[in-house]
Amino acid sequence: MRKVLAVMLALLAATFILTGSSSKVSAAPIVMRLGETHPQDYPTTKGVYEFAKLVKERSNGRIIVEVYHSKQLGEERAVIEQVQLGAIDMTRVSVSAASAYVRDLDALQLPYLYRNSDHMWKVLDGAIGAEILKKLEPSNFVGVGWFEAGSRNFYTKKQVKTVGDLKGLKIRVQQAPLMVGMIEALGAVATPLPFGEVYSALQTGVVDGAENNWPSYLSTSHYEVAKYFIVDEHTRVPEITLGSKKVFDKLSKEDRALIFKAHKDAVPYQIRLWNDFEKVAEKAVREKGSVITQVSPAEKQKFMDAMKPLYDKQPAEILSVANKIRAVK
Ligand code: GTR
Repeated sequence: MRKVLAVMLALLAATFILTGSSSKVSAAPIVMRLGETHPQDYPTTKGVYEFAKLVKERSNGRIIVEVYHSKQLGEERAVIEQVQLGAIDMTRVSVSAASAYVRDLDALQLPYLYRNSDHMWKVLDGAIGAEILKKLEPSNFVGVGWFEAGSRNFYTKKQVKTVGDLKGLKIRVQQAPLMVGMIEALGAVATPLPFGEVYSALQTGVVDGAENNWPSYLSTSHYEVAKYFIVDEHTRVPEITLGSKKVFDKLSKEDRALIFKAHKDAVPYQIRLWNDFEKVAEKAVREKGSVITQVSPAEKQKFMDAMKPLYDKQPAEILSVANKIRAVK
């Protein structure tokens, strides 16, 4: 009896060791690092966490997206380059930041392009969005998906009430040729800087102003050093999650599809948080003493007219996509 028991125990142990060790090998998760510039509680970062959660759940823990928020992996430009090389797996950035690497993205961020957020989402979710995501591949990126980022407005140290008031002002822009062109079209002086350097540039007078959406104006505390905010809504620039083509090429077709779908399914949640936080941010900066100028429709038209030279400079392919975007109903 004792012998039988001993043999049974030995068999059990052997089975445990064998299956245990083999399942350990196959269960080693695929860990993907994702760089995010915003703090942990920012609506876009929360969207990224939702995406990571869906990937983990749907892959039964086989794929883990590790989120590095608050620029832990570096400023957007540096992280994008690392993604291109395959040293970082993914990053969530502004389309503007990515456009320095893939100029086709310019078609999505021209000033006064979309009628509203719904129009932009129809474009991003439709054929135009899909086509532009594919254009990232020759530059070694994979387009994982889009997120909402509202519209962008100027804010300055001295009050700006009209488009003419911007003339000669030094304005920080993202490191993107199209954004430099936009500032020049307005007769201002473009100063491209990384996001994390804008607060001190405003504080020390290296720049007279910058531009961003309500949530970023609040979360960066730029309102402390540039209290005049003009709601001119010059651009509506989507956020994009870029993947490294080198990394994604190693994944199975199914895993790639799982990741893209998880990102898409995180979007409604991110948009909801975004819309709520836009209101919270506007209220907060008003309470903190920012002076808000709402442009009249006539003044807005002047901003639009001022952008004409920028449109005139665009390559025919970009203008053709822009025309298709405008035609989306
Ligand atoms: C924010 C955007 C960031 C970053 C920043 C900037 O709206 O979410 O990814 O691009 O603007 O102005 O640099």
